[in-house]
Amino acid sequence: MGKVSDGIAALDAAAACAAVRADLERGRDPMELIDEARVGLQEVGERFDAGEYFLIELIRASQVFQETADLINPKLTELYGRGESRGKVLIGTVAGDIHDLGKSIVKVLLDCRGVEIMDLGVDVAPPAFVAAVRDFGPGVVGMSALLTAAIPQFRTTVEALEAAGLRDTVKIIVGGGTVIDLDAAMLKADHVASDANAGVDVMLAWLDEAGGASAAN
Ligand code: B12
Repeated sequence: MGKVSDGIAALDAAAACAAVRADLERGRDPMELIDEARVGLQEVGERFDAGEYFLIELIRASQVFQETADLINPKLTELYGRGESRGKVLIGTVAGDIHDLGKSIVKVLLDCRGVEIMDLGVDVAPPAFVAAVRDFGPGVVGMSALLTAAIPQFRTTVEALEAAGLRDTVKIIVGGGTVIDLDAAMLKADHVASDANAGVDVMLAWLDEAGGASAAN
């Protein structure tokens, strides 16, 4: 753990933000800082599991994380710049799950690479994904979940797209802390990513392959 993750694990926003500012001034890669902040949240999760932290601490930790992300995100945009439109991505956290910090990182990374994003938010039921695919016409659908209990919703959502005749119009990627060992085929998805950067690379490759904005509508 470093100073940023220590600050987050200790729920100390001032310490975490001071460490982020100092690291950014030293020229540290903002993506590395996001990864370190995530380690801090993992530690918070472990303390929650151990009964040392309770829900109130989880909530506070997510606020501290967001404060650090607010400092890091502009640097990501500065570094990667915003290019020509490369296509559209629809993203949301599946039904039953309200975790969205990881999804927000994916959004920032896509946004600064010129992707048009529609974010459906959290606890998104399959019909809402279906309606948005129909209306927005994305090339890629990204679904996020952190709760083990929400994992079946990946497949249920894909099946709703199949039933609506829309499955073949999109590539589907799933992500989030719980998906590391999951098999894409089992979820009827095209790819499983446990890391935002790797997932974004896959999405960009799909969009570029499809010819960017035109092919993705
Ligand atoms: C912060 C947090 C919360 C916050 C969430 C705030 C928010 N706005 O998101 C709050 C307090 C609301 C919360 C609530 C709950 N939480 Co919670 N939470 C966490 C915690 C500490 C951190 C999660 C996090 O944001 N990590 C940081 C982000 C950056 O990581 P990430 O989401 O994995 O995302 C990365 C990648 O996965 C990827 N990614 C994510 N999504 C996507 C999508 C795509 C398309 C791609 C390509 C990539 C991608 O990109 C990110 C960067 O690389 C975790 C602990 C942990 N170890 O993760 C527990 C944890 C996830 N929570 C847990 C639980 C149990 C709950 C509650 C049920 C608690 C309760 N008793 O009420 C509720 C759930 C309510 C619900 N219905 O969803 C458990 C889940 C256990 C399980 N396996 O099911 C965990 C693991 C804690 C624990 N160890 O027990 N939680």
